[in-house]
Amino acid sequence: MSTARKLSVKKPVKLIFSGGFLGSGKTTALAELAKRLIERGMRVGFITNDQSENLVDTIIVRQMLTDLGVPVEEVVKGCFCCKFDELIDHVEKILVHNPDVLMGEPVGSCTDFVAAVANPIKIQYRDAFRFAPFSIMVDPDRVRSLILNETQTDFPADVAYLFGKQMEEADNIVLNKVDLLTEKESERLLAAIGDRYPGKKLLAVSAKEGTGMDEWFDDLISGRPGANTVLSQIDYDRYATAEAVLGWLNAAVKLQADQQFDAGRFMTSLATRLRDRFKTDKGEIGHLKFVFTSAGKSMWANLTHLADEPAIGGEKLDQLLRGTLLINARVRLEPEDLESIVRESLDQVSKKMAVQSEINDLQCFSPAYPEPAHIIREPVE
Ligand SMILES: Nc1nc2c(ncn2[C@@H]2O[C@H](COP(=O)(O)OP(=O)(O)OP(=O)(O)O)[C@@H](O)[C@H]2O)c(=O)[nH]1
Ligand SMILES: [Mg+2]
Repeated sequence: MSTARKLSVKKPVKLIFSGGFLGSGKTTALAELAKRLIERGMRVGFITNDQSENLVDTIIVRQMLTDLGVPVEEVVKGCFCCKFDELIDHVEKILVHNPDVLMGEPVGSCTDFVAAVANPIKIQYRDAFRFAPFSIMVDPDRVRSLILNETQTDFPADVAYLFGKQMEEADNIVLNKVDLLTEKESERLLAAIGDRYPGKKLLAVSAKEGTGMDEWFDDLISGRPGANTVLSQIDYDRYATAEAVLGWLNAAVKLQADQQFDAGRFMTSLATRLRDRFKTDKGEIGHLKFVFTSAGKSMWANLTHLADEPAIGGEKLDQLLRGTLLINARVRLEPEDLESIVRESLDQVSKKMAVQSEINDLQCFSPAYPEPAHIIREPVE
């Protein structure tokens, strides 16, 4: 391993990283945890991550946390594992703000984080950082479809393999969205997870409503050392296949109109149309997310399952003449098909709402074979 550069910290910075499959609630939860840290008087920095530019999460996190003094950096065009040096560059930028805690959200299709990111950091920057327990968030519906095979999914077995590997390397497995479950169902799912992945701390939370977040928060700040479970074995071909079945689209679109329009209606209409097209093509959704920005304000929409309705969040933007829409779609489709569906649907919704849309930037691809810069599979204290 190459010689590490010197990072300047007054005292070790706590690293709170939370992974988990696409749409499991990482951004929602980490932003919520960041607010709690700030309430306790801690200084926080945040790093987002994506396979491409124009990341929705960065805008959302900035809207939620910038006013609270949180510097937000992003690592784009590859996961933290494959962009290790860039990750450290951005960590360095945040260290200038003298944080007590640095939070990071790896891409939802990423695994082998401990071997590829945590262990190299522990070895190269031993005095600068302390990992909190590494948490993996899971969505109840994905547990039912990918682990328990109780519900139908068009994701292939390799996606279930990736989903399992994410849990295998966790210190904490966090079943999120329990507001959608009965207590009995949440207990049943946690028990099923516990059977398959013994020795983990299991938590049930609703990042949205706050349930269970205190227990998780207390564990993260307890001083219990984390990111200690390195995967002893992982088949990179299967991992790569799981990522490659996803079409990954990031686009920035300029919108303007002669008559005022409602960004929420625009996004709902677009998300619904896309969902219906994906359904026809068996295009299982990992996560479809939009953020609409106008005059420094942002409103967003998310959809994580074909059976759901889009959820709207952020500030109300209902009397607009112009704005920018970021589209992030992770869907089980060939990239060409995903791109043409997005272009067509955008066109149709724009016409219907008498809004002119112009795509300024669009990338659509399948994630490349993961090639981490470092892999250290031996346990590191
Ligand atoms: N009902 C419910 N919805 C939630 C909860 N937490 C997150 N969500 C919703 O789940 C969707 C995805 O949330 P995100 O926080 O963006 O998920 P993510 O894991 O960061 O997604 P990616 O970064 O794309 O992998 C959004 O619509 C959230 O509002 C929860 O506790 N309950
Ligand atoms: Mg996110």
